[in-house]
Amino acid sequence: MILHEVEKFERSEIEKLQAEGLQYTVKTVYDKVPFYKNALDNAGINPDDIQTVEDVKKLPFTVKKDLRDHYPFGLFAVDRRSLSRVHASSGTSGKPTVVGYTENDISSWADLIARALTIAGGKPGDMLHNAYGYGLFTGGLGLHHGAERLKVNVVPVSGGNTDRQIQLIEDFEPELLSCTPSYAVNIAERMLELGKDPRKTSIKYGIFGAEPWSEEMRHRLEELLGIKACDIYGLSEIMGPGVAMECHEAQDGLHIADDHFIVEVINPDTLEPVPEGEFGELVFTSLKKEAFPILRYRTGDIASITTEKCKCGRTTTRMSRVKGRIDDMLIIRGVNVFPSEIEHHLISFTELVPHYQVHIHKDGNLDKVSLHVEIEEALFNSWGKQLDCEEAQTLIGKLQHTIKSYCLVSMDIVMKEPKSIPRSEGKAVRVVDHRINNKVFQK
Ligand code: DLL
Repeated sequence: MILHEVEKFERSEIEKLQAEGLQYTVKTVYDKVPFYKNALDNAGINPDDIQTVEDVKKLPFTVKKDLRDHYPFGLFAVDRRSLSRVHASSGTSGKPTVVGYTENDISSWADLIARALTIAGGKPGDMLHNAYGYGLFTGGLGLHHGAERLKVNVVPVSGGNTDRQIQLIEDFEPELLSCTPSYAVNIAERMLELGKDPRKTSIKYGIFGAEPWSEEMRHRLEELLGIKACDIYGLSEIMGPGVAMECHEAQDGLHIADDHFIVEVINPDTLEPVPEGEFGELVFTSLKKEAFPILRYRTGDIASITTEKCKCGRTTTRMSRVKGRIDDMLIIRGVNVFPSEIEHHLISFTELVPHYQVHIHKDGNLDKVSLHVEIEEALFNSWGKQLDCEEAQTLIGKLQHTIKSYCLVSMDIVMKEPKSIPRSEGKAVRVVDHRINNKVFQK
Protein backbone atom coordinates (compact mmCIF):
# COMPACT_ATOMS: atom_id res chain seq x y z
CA MET A 1 0.00 0.00 0.00
CA ILE A 2 1.32 3.44 -0.93
CA LEU A 3 0.66 6.18 1.60
CA HIS A 4 1.35 9.78 0.73
CA GLU A 5 3.69 11.43 3.24
CA VAL A 6 0.98 13.68 4.71
CA GLU A 7 -1.35 10.71 5.14
CA LYS A 8 1.05 9.40 7.82
CA PHE A 9 1.49 12.66 9.72
CA GLU A 10 0.81 12.94 13.43
CA ARG A 11 -2.02 15.35 14.22
CA SER A 12 0.45 17.96 15.53
CA GLU A 13 2.31 17.91 12.18
CA ILE A 14 -0.95 18.24 10.23
CA GLU A 15 -2.04 21.13 12.42
CA LYS A 16 1.26 22.92 11.92
CA LEU A 17 0.83 22.68 8.14
CA GLN A 18 -2.78 23.78 8.43
CA ALA A 19 -1.89 26.82 10.55
CA GLU A 20 0.61 27.95 7.90
CA GLY A 21 -1.94 27.45 5.12
CA LEU A 22 -4.58 29.29 7.09
CA GLN A 23 -2.32 32.30 7.63
CA TYR A 24 -1.53 32.38 3.92
CA THR A 25 -5.21 32.21 2.94
CA VAL A 26 -6.39 34.85 5.39
CA LYS A 27 -3.63 37.26 4.31
CA THR A 28 -4.37 36.61 0.65
CA VAL A 29 -8.11 37.21 0.86
CA TYR A 30 -7.61 40.26 3.09
CA ASP A 31 -5.26 41.85 0.57
CA LYS A 32 -6.91 40.75 -2.66
CA VAL A 33 -10.66 40.23 -2.18
CA PRO A 34 -12.61 43.33 -1.07
CA PHE A 35 -15.55 41.18 0.09
CA TYR A 36 -13.30 39.39 2.60
CA LYS A 37 -11.50 42.58 3.64
CA ASN A 38 -14.89 44.06 4.60
CA ALA A 39 -16.03 40.87 6.31
CA LEU A 40 -12.81 40.60 8.36
CA ASP A 41 -12.81 44.32 9.21
CA ASN A 42 -16.45 44.08 10.30
CA ALA A 43 -15.59 41.12 12.52
CA GLY A 44 -12.67 43.10 13.97
CA ILE A 45 -10.12 40.55 12.74
CA ASN A 46 -6.65 41.42 11.58
CA PRO A 47 -4.90 38.67 9.55
CA ASP A 48 -2.11 38.69 12.16
CA ASP A 49 -4.63 37.52 14.77
CA ILE A 50 -4.85 34.17 12.98
CA GLN A 51 -2.06 31.94 14.29
CA THR A 52 -3.40 28.44 14.98
CA VAL A 53 -5.90 26.03 13.43
CA GLU A 54 -8.35 26.80 16.25
CA ASP A 55 -8.33 30.45 15.11
CA VAL A 56 -10.31 29.38 12.03
CA LYS A 57 -13.37 29.56 14.30
CA LYS A 58 -12.94 33.34 14.59
CA LEU A 59 -13.41 33.81 10.85
CA PRO A 60 -16.66 34.73 9.11
CA PHE A 61 -18.55 32.10 7.08
CA THR A 62 -18.94 32.17 3.31
CA VAL A 63 -22.22 30.97 1.76
CA LYS A 64 -23.38 30.20 -1.78
CA LYS A 65 -25.24 33.52 -1.94
CA ASP A 66 -21.91 35.36 -1.52
CA LEU A 67 -20.69 33.69 -4.71
CA ARG A 68 -23.91 34.56 -6.56
CA ASP A 69 -23.78 38.17 -5.33
CA HIS A 70 -20.27 38.52 -6.74
CA TYR A 71 -20.98 36.74 -10.01
CA PRO A 72 -18.94 35.99 -12.01
CA PHE A 73 -15.41 36.78 -10.76
CA GLY A 74 -15.90 39.11 -7.77
CA LEU A 75 -14.42 36.73 -5.17
CA PHE A 76 -11.34 35.83 -7.21
CA ALA A 77 -7.99 36.75 -5.66
CA VAL A 78 -6.12 36.96 -8.96
CA ASP A 79 -6.44 38.96 -12.12
CA ARG A 80 -8.28 37.27 -15.02
CA ARG A 81 -5.04 37.04 -16.96
CA SER A 82 -3.56 34.79 -14.25
CA LEU A 83 -6.36 32.26 -14.55
CA SER A 84 -5.92 28.91 -16.22
CA ARG A 85 -9.51 27.78 -16.12
CA VAL A 86 -12.98 28.44 -14.75
CA HIS A 87 -15.68 25.96 -13.78
CA ALA A 88 -19.25 26.62 -12.72
CA SER A 89 -22.14 24.80 -11.15
CA SER A 90 -25.60 25.45 -12.46
CA GLY A 91 -27.57 25.17 -9.23
CA THR A 92 -31.33 25.17 -9.46
CA SER A 93 -32.17 28.82 -9.67
CA GLY A 94 -30.50 32.12 -10.39
CA LYS A 95 -26.97 32.64 -11.57
CA PRO A 96 -24.46 29.80 -11.58
CA THR A 97 -21.60 29.89 -9.10
CA VAL A 98 -18.28 30.38 -10.86
CA VAL A 99 -14.91 29.25 -9.56
CA GLY A 100 -11.42 29.84 -10.96
CA TYR A 101 -8.05 28.12 -10.96
CA THR A 102 -4.49 29.28 -11.62
CA GLU A 103 -1.97 26.91 -13.16
CA ASN A 104 -0.76 26.05 -9.65
CA ASP A 105 -4.34 25.37 -8.53
CA ILE A 106 -4.91 22.99 -11.43
CA SER A 107 -1.65 21.28 -10.56
CA SER A 108 -2.45 20.82 -6.87
CA TRP A 109 -5.94 19.59 -7.80
CA ALA A 110 -4.30 17.00 -10.09
CA ASP A 111 -2.09 15.95 -7.14
CA LEU A 112 -5.16 15.55 -4.96
CA ILE A 113 -6.96 13.40 -7.51
CA ALA A 114 -3.83 11.32 -8.10
CA ARG A 115 -3.81 10.70 -4.37
CA ALA A 116 -7.54 9.97 -4.35
CA LEU A 117 -7.18 7.43 -7.17
CA THR A 118 -4.40 5.71 -5.21
CA ILE A 119 -6.57 5.65 -2.09
CA ALA A 120 -9.34 4.07 -4.20
CA GLY A 121 -7.08 1.28 -5.46
CA GLY A 122 -5.69 2.78 -8.69
CA LYS A 123 -2.03 2.61 -9.73
CA PRO A 124 0.19 3.82 -12.57
CA GLY A 125 -0.49 1.91 -15.76
CA ASP A 126 -4.16 1.36 -14.98
CA MET A 127 -6.85 2.69 -17.28
CA LEU A 128 -9.71 4.91 -16.05
CA HIS A 129 -13.05 4.95 -17.86
CA ASN A 130 -14.08 8.45 -16.85
CA ALA A 131 -17.83 8.85 -17.30
CA TYR A 132 -18.18 12.03 -15.24
CA GLY A 133 -19.41 14.89 -17.40
CA TYR A 134 -16.74 17.03 -19.09
CA GLY A 135 -17.47 20.75 -19.25
CA LEU A 136 -18.28 23.37 -16.65
CA PHE A 137 -18.92 20.54 -14.15
CA THR A 138 -15.70 19.71 -12.27
CA GLY A 139 -16.16 15.92 -12.39
CA GLY A 140 -14.83 15.07 -15.85
CA LEU A 141 -11.81 17.36 -16.13
CA GLY A 142 -10.99 17.03 -12.42
CA LEU A 143 -10.62 13.25 -12.57
CA HIS A 144 -8.92 13.54 -15.96
CA HIS A 145 -5.91 15.61 -14.90
CA GLY A 146 -5.42 13.66 -11.69
CA ALA A 147 -5.43 10.37 -13.56
CA GLU A 148 -2.78 11.68 -15.95
CA ARG A 149 -0.74 12.89 -12.98
CA LEU A 150 -0.76 9.33 -11.57
CA LYS A 151 0.13 7.96 -15.01
CA VAL A 152 -3.23 6.27 -15.21
CA ASN A 153 -4.45 6.48 -18.79
CA VAL A 154 -7.85 8.05 -19.19
CA VAL A 155 -10.74 7.33 -21.51
CA PRO A 156 -12.45 10.75 -21.52
CA VAL A 157 -15.85 9.37 -22.42
CA SER A 158 -17.98 11.81 -20.32
CA GLY A 159 -21.61 10.93 -19.47
CA GLY A 160 -24.30 9.52 -21.76
CA ASN A 161 -24.50 7.21 -24.77
CA THR A 162 -24.49 4.18 -22.50
CA ASP A 163 -24.27 1.56 -25.26
CA ARG A 164 -21.08 3.13 -26.53
CA GLN A 165 -19.70 3.23 -22.98
CA ILE A 166 -20.35 -0.48 -22.62
CA GLN A 167 -18.65 -1.21 -25.92
CA LEU A 168 -15.58 0.81 -24.87
CA ILE A 169 -15.41 -0.93 -21.50
CA GLU A 170 -15.46 -4.29 -23.30
CA ASP A 171 -12.85 -3.28 -25.86
CA PHE A 172 -10.41 -1.23 -23.75
CA GLU A 173 -10.63 -3.24 -20.51
CA PRO A 174 -10.20 -0.42 -17.95
CA GLU A 175 -9.46 -1.27 -14.30
CA LEU A 176 -11.17 1.86 -12.94
CA LEU A 177 -14.60 3.36 -13.53
CA SER A 178 -15.57 6.85 -12.40
CA CYS A 179 -19.13 8.19 -12.59
CA THR A 180 -22.06 8.93 -10.31
CA PRO A 181 -23.37 5.85 -8.47
CA SER A 182 -26.74 6.28 -10.18
CA TYR A 183 -25.09 6.20 -13.60
CA ALA A 184 -23.12 3.10 -12.58
CA VAL A 185 -26.45 1.37 -11.87
CA ASN A 186 -27.67 2.55 -15.22
CA ILE A 187 -24.61 1.10 -17.01
CA ALA A 188 -24.96 -2.25 -15.20
CA GLU A 189 -28.66 -2.43 -15.97
CA ARG A 190 -28.07 -1.76 -19.65
CA MET A 191 -25.36 -4.47 -19.77
CA LEU A 192 -27.90 -6.96 -18.43
CA GLU A 193 -30.43 -5.85 -21.02
CA LEU A 194 -27.86 -6.44 -23.73
CA GLY A 195 -27.30 -9.96 -22.38
CA LYS A 196 -23.82 -9.10 -21.01
CA ASP A 197 -22.65 -10.00 -17.53
CA PRO A 198 -21.62 -6.79 -15.69
CA ARG A 199 -19.57 -8.86 -13.24
CA LYS A 200 -17.34 -10.09 -16.05
CA THR A 201 -15.82 -6.75 -17.13
CA SER A 202 -12.20 -5.78 -16.42
CA ILE A 203 -13.31 -3.12 -13.90
CA LYS A 204 -11.98 -3.65 -10.36
CA TYR A 205 -12.65 -0.34 -8.64
CA GLY A 206 -15.48 2.19 -8.87
CA ILE A 207 -14.89 5.84 -7.92
CA PHE A 208 -18.42 7.00 -7.33
CA GLY A 209 -19.67 10.31 -5.98
CA ALA A 210 -21.07 13.76 -6.80
CA GLU A 211 -24.41 12.76 -5.27
CA PRO A 212 -25.57 11.16 -2.02
CA TRP A 213 -25.71 7.36 -2.01
CA SER A 214 -26.28 4.83 0.72
CA GLU A 215 -24.31 1.90 2.10
CA GLU A 216 -26.96 -0.44 0.67
CA MET A 217 -26.45 1.12 -2.76
CA ARG A 218 -22.73 0.37 -2.40
CA HIS A 219 -23.49 -3.29 -1.69
CA ARG A 220 -25.87 -3.46 -4.62
CA LEU A 221 -23.31 -1.89 -6.97
CA GLU A 222 -20.47 -4.09 -5.75
CA GLU A 223 -22.67 -7.13 -6.26
CA LEU A 224 -23.95 -6.02 -9.66
CA LEU A 225 -20.54 -5.08 -11.09
CA GLY A 226 -18.29 -7.43 -9.09
CA ILE A 227 -16.07 -4.51 -8.00
CA LYS A 228 -15.05 -2.48 -4.94
CA ALA A 229 -17.00 0.76 -4.93
CA CYS A 230 -15.53 3.77 -3.10
CA ASP A 231 -16.99 7.16 -2.36
CA ILE A 232 -15.40 10.36 -3.69
CA TYR A 233 -16.53 13.74 -2.36
CA GLY A 234 -15.95 17.28 -3.44
CA LEU A 235 -17.58 20.49 -4.53
CA SER A 236 -16.59 23.11 -7.04
CA GLU A 237 -16.49 25.94 -4.48
CA ILE A 238 -13.74 24.13 -2.58
CA MET A 239 -11.89 22.53 -5.51
CA GLY A 240 -14.01 19.88 -7.23
CA PRO A 241 -13.80 16.10 -6.73
CA GLY A 242 -10.96 14.91 -4.49
CA VAL A 243 -11.63 16.93 -1.34
CA ALA A 244 -12.11 13.52 0.30
CA MET A 245 -11.81 9.91 -0.86
CA GLU A 246 -12.73 6.64 0.76
CA CYS A 247 -10.02 3.98 0.89
CA HIS A 248 -10.59 0.60 -0.74
CA GLU A 249 -8.85 -1.13 2.16
CA ALA A 250 -11.24 -0.13 4.96
CA GLN A 251 -14.19 1.54 3.16
CA ASP A 252 -14.83 3.25 6.45
CA GLY A 253 -15.21 6.96 5.82
CA LEU A 254 -13.59 9.34 3.36
CA HIS A 255 -10.03 10.63 3.87
CA ILE A 256 -10.00 14.41 3.76
CA ALA A 257 -6.95 16.11 2.22
CA ASP A 258 -6.00 17.81 5.50
CA ASP A 259 -3.01 19.53 3.95
CA HIS A 260 -5.32 21.41 1.56
CA PHE A 261 -8.40 22.06 3.67
CA ILE A 262 -9.56 22.59 7.23
CA VAL A 263 -12.87 20.88 7.85
CA GLU A 264 -15.34 21.81 10.58
CA VAL A 265 -18.78 20.41 11.37
CA ILE A 266 -21.34 22.88 12.66
CA ASN A 267 -24.93 22.90 13.77
CA PRO A 268 -26.61 24.62 10.79
CA ASP A 269 -29.07 26.46 13.06
CA THR A 270 -26.77 27.73 15.82
CA LEU A 271 -23.57 27.73 13.69
CA GLU A 272 -21.77 26.29 16.74
CA PRO A 273 -19.31 23.40 16.29
CA VAL A 274 -20.72 19.93 17.00
CA PRO A 275 -18.61 17.30 18.82
CA GLU A 276 -16.52 14.91 16.73
CA GLY A 277 -18.65 11.98 15.54
CA GLU A 278 -21.92 13.92 15.50
CA PHE A 279 -23.69 14.87 12.32
CA GLY A 280 -23.82 18.49 11.19
CA GLU A 281 -23.04 20.74 8.24
CA LEU A 282 -19.57 20.42 6.70
CA VAL A 283 -17.60 23.67 6.49
CA PHE A 284 -14.32 23.94 4.56
CA THR A 285 -11.51 26.51 4.46
CA SER A 286 -8.94 26.26 1.67
CA LEU A 287 -5.25 26.39 2.60
CA LYS A 288 -3.34 26.54 -0.68
CA LYS A 289 -5.63 27.95 -3.34
CA GLU A 290 -4.54 31.00 -5.34
CA ALA A 291 -7.42 32.01 -7.64
CA PHE A 292 -10.35 31.20 -5.42
CA PRO A 293 -9.30 30.95 -1.78
CA ILE A 294 -12.29 30.49 0.47
CA LEU A 295 -12.96 30.92 4.19
CA ARG A 296 -15.33 28.66 6.12
CA TYR A 297 -17.58 27.72 3.22
CA ARG A 298 -20.90 26.31 4.40
CA THR A 299 -21.44 23.36 2.08
CA GLY A 300 -25.03 22.51 3.04
CA ASP A 301 -23.87 18.85 3.21
CA ILE A 302 -24.64 16.82 6.32
CA ALA A 303 -21.95 14.42 7.60
CA SER A 304 -19.75 13.72 10.62
CA ILE A 305 -15.96 13.56 11.02
CA THR A 306 -13.41 11.59 13.04
CA THR A 307 -9.67 12.05 13.60
CA GLU A 308 -9.18 8.41 14.67
CA LYS A 309 -6.55 6.57 12.65
CA CYS A 310 -8.08 4.46 9.87
CA LYS A 311 -7.54 0.70 9.59
CA CYS A 312 -5.66 1.43 6.36
CA GLY A 313 -3.01 3.28 8.37
CA ARG A 314 -3.85 6.81 7.21
CA THR A 315 -4.05 9.44 9.92
CA THR A 316 -6.05 12.05 7.99
CA THR A 317 -9.41 13.33 9.19
CA ARG A 318 -12.19 11.14 7.84
CA MET A 319 -15.74 12.16 7.03
CA SER A 320 -18.76 9.89 6.97
CA ARG A 321 -20.83 9.48 3.84
CA VAL A 322 -22.85 12.60 3.14
CA LYS A 323 -26.44 11.94 4.26
CA GLY A 324 -27.70 14.63 1.96
CA ARG A 325 -27.95 18.36 1.44
CA ILE A 326 -29.88 20.42 3.95
CA ASP A 327 -32.08 21.69 1.08
CA ASP A 328 -33.00 18.11 0.15
CA MET A 329 -34.05 17.14 3.66
CA LEU A 330 -37.72 16.18 3.69
CA ILE A 331 -39.77 17.29 6.65
CA ILE A 332 -42.79 15.02 6.81
CA ARG A 333 -45.21 15.79 9.63
CA GLY A 334 -42.37 17.05 11.78
CA VAL A 335 -39.97 14.20 11.03
CA ASN A 336 -36.77 14.93 9.13
CA VAL A 337 -35.58 12.41 6.59
CA PHE A 338 -33.05 12.43 3.76
CA PRO A 339 -33.72 10.63 0.48
CA SER A 340 -30.51 8.60 1.06
CA GLU A 341 -32.02 7.16 4.26
CA ILE A 342 -35.08 6.05 2.30
CA GLU A 343 -32.76 4.66 -0.37
CA HIS A 344 -30.86 2.61 2.20
CA HIS A 345 -34.03 0.60 3.03
CA LEU A 346 -35.53 0.58 -0.42
CA ILE A 347 -32.46 -0.99 -2.04
CA SER A 348 -32.76 -4.14 0.07
CA PHE A 349 -35.99 -4.94 -1.82
CA THR A 350 -34.64 -6.99 -4.71
CA GLU A 351 -38.11 -7.01 -6.29
CA LEU A 352 -37.44 -3.33 -7.10
CA VAL A 353 -34.74 -1.80 -9.29
CA PRO A 354 -32.40 0.69 -7.57
CA HIS A 355 -34.02 3.77 -9.13
CA TYR A 356 -36.51 5.89 -7.24
CA GLN A 357 -37.86 9.41 -6.84
CA VAL A 358 -39.55 11.28 -4.02
CA HIS A 359 -42.37 13.56 -5.24
CA ILE A 360 -43.74 16.40 -3.11
CA HIS A 361 -47.19 17.88 -3.84
CA LYS A 362 -49.38 20.39 -2.11
CA ASP A 363 -52.52 18.79 -0.68
CA GLY A 364 -54.62 21.60 0.81
CA ASN A 365 -52.38 23.11 3.46
CA LEU A 366 -50.32 19.98 3.84
CA ASP A 367 -47.41 18.65 1.87
CA LYS A 368 -47.97 15.21 0.44
CA VAL A 369 -44.96 13.03 -0.20
CA SER A 370 -45.00 9.99 -2.43
CA LEU A 371 -42.20 7.59 -3.14
CA HIS A 372 -42.02 6.34 -6.73
CA VAL A 373 -40.41 2.94 -7.06
CA GLU A 374 -40.01 0.67 -10.04
CA ILE A 375 -40.73 -3.03 -10.29
CA GLU A 376 -38.13 -5.43 -11.59
CA GLU A 377 -38.96 -6.50 -15.15
CA ALA A 378 -39.00 -10.31 -14.82
CA LEU A 379 -41.27 -10.09 -11.81
CA PHE A 380 -43.56 -7.65 -13.63
CA ASN A 381 -43.79 -10.06 -16.55
CA SER A 382 -44.59 -12.93 -14.20
CA TRP A 383 -47.49 -10.84 -12.89
CA GLY A 384 -48.88 -10.64 -16.43
CA LYS A 385 -47.63 -7.02 -16.69
CA GLN A 386 -50.19 -5.88 -14.12
CA LEU A 387 -49.52 -3.64 -11.15
CA ASP A 388 -52.97 -3.91 -9.60
CA CYS A 389 -52.41 -7.52 -8.52
CA GLU A 390 -52.30 -8.80 -4.96
CA GLU A 391 -48.53 -9.40 -5.09
CA ALA A 392 -47.94 -5.74 -5.91
CA GLN A 393 -50.15 -4.62 -3.03
CA THR A 394 -48.32 -6.93 -0.62
CA LEU A 395 -44.95 -5.57 -1.76
CA ILE A 396 -46.15 -1.97 -1.39
CA GLY A 397 -47.39 -2.77 2.12
CA LYS A 398 -44.04 -4.32 3.07
CA LEU A 399 -42.08 -1.33 1.78
CA GLN A 400 -44.40 1.13 3.49
CA HIS A 401 -43.98 -0.75 6.75
CA THR A 402 -40.17 -0.87 6.44
CA ILE A 403 -39.93 2.87 5.77
CA LYS A 404 -42.32 3.67 8.58
CA SER A 405 -40.33 1.48 11.01
CA TYR A 406 -36.86 2.76 10.14
CA CYS A 407 -37.40 6.33 8.89
CA LEU A 408 -40.45 7.03 11.09
CA VAL A 409 -42.42 8.57 8.22
CA SER A 410 -45.46 7.38 6.34
CA MET A 411 -45.48 8.00 2.64
CA ASP A 412 -47.57 6.88 -0.29
CA ILE A 413 -45.79 4.34 -2.42
CA VAL A 414 -46.38 4.55 -6.16
CA MET A 415 -45.21 1.46 -7.97
CA LYS A 416 -44.19 2.13 -11.54
CA GLU A 417 -43.73 -0.09 -14.57
CA PRO A 418 -40.23 -1.14 -15.67
CA LYS A 419 -38.12 1.68 -17.21
CA SER A 420 -40.52 4.43 -16.21
CA ILE A 421 -38.38 6.25 -13.63
CA PRO A 422 -35.94 8.57 -15.43
CA ARG A 423 -32.39 7.19 -15.59
CA SER A 424 -29.53 9.56 -14.86
CA GLU A 425 -26.38 10.10 -16.87
CA GLY A 426 -24.93 12.40 -14.20
CA LYS A 427 -26.42 13.46 -10.88
CA ALA A 428 -29.73 11.66 -10.31
CA VAL A 429 -32.84 13.73 -9.58
CA ARG A 430 -34.13 12.12 -6.39
CA VAL A 431 -36.54 14.82 -5.23
CA VAL A 432 -39.18 16.32 -7.52
CA ASP A 433 -40.97 19.22 -5.89
CA HIS A 434 -44.30 20.06 -7.55
CA ARG A 435 -45.20 22.83 -5.07
CA ILE A 436 -43.32 25.73 -6.60
CA ASN A 437 -45.88 27.71 -8.66
CA ASN A 438 -47.45 24.37 -9.45
CA LYS A 439 -44.56 23.80 -11.76
CA VAL A 440 -42.30 20.80 -11.55
CA PHE A 441 -39.12 21.99 -9.92
CA GLN A 442 -36.31 19.53 -9.91
CA LYS A 443 -33.82 19.83 -7.09
O1 DLL B 1 -20.16 17.20 -7.62
C1 DLL B 1 -17.77 17.47 -7.58
C2 DLL B 1 -17.60 16.01 -7.74
C3 DLL B 1 -17.43 15.47 -8.98
C4 DLL B 1 -17.54 15.21 -6.62
C5 DLL B 1 -17.23 14.12 -9.14
C6 DLL B 1 -17.34 13.84 -6.75
C7 DLL B 1 -17.18 13.31 -8.01
P1 DLL B 1 -20.59 20.18 -7.55
O2 DLL B 1 -21.27 19.98 -8.85
O3 DLL B 1 -20.16 21.54 -7.16
O4 DLL B 1 -19.28 19.31 -7.47
O5 DLL B 1 -21.56 19.59 -6.44
C8 DLL B 1 -21.14 19.53 -5.11
O6 DLL B 1 -22.46 17.53 -4.73
O7 DLL B 1 -21.96 19.89 -2.10
C9 DLL B 1 -22.68 17.57 -2.40
O8 DLL B 1 -23.98 18.05 -2.11
C10 DLL B 1 -22.74 16.69 -3.63
N1 DLL B 1 -21.71 15.65 -3.54
C11 DLL B 1 -20.50 15.60 -4.11
N2 DLL B 1 -19.88 14.44 -3.82
C12 DLL B 1 -20.72 13.74 -3.02
C13 DLL B 1 -20.66 12.47 -2.37
C14 DLL B 1 -19.20 17.95 -7.56
N3 DLL B 1 -19.64 11.65 -2.50
C15 DLL B 1 -22.21 18.87 -4.28
N4 DLL B 1 -21.73 12.12 -1.60
C16 DLL B 1 -21.78 18.71 -2.84
C17 DLL B 1 -22.79 12.92 -1.45
C18 DLL B 1 -21.88 14.52 -2.83
N5 DLL B 1 -22.91 14.11 -2.06
